[in-house]
Amino acid sequence: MARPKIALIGAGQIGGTLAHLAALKELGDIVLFDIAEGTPEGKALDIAESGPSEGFDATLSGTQSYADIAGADVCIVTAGVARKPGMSRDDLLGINLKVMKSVGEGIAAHAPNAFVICITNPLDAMVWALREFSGLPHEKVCGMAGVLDSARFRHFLSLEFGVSMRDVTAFVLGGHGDTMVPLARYSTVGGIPLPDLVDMGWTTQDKLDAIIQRTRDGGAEIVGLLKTGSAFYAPATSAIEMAEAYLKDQKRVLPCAAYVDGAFGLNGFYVGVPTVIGAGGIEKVIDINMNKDEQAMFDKSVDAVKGLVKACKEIDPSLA
Ligand code: A3D
Repeated sequence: MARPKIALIGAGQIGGTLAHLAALKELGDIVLFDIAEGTPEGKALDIAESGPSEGFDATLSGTQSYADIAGADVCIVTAGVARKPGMSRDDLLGINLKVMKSVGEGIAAHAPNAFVICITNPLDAMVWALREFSGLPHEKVCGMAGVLDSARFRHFLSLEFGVSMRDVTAFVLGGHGDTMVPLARYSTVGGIPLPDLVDMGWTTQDKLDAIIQRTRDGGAEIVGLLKTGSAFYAPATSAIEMAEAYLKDQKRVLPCAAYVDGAFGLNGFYVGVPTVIGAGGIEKVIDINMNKDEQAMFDKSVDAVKGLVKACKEIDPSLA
């Protein structure tokens, strides 16, 4: 049986890390696509040359032609730009929206059966636009944010409790931005929900609130430290977790930006929710119960995403 084919659209910081991880995990053969001539070719060759030491079997190539992603089983999209000084949010939205149009059309023409994971920001609006431009089935197009935000939450919680990150589970829902919703009630240490751990005196509500805020600011904290770009190791790891769940039909329960039609009181909208990822793509959206406060936070987050989608429609009337 031929190896799966993984197309990485965008060969920047995250794209290169995705290629390295996919090769190390032998998830399939890897094609890096980027408009920057030489960048995808150079990264592909560099990673391929680590193969003899690592002992992985995967071919890697770089390209500027969408024809080379033909038949890809998975496409992970990081193409686009990040915000720079002097740029408004609308500038960023407009530029990346154009990128999503070319990427969506390229995937539709050459890899229409792929499972597509979008990482480009602003995430929830870009994954919606990418789905619109590609015309692929909704369950085959999703966005990576929840796995990363939950991983950050889990990391900070493990530091607070002094326990292994493996024994900490966490849920972060809503849009990927300031309004994201870390759900304490559904987050546990060894199966014990966080509010119970406060009652048990293992931590305090103040400390928990500070961890929740640090999770919300997780991306900005890394940008502030790096100064020249945003996080790329953990974002790449998170997307690889989702790709692996699809390729190996693992039925993983993972939060991601998925198309929600009916659940959570939403009618056909992309936002961060718990899902089951398997060979069918997003096989299920898990419609959890939220209390009044959680619902209010979720609604606020959905409103923020709606504002971005509205801006996309104003910039490109073909999306309206
Ligand atoms: P960067 O290293 O700049 O890579 C982006 C790449 O996209 C560059 O190599 C560009 O040449 C390429 N590119 C630009 N336009 C096109 C195009 N039309 N077609 C193909 N390639 C193109 O950025 P990065 O890898 O650090 O980040 C990529 C994206 O992910 C940005 O939008 C970030 O804001 C976003 N991001 C999202 C998260 C989430 O959790 C959702 C986390 C971190 C970064």
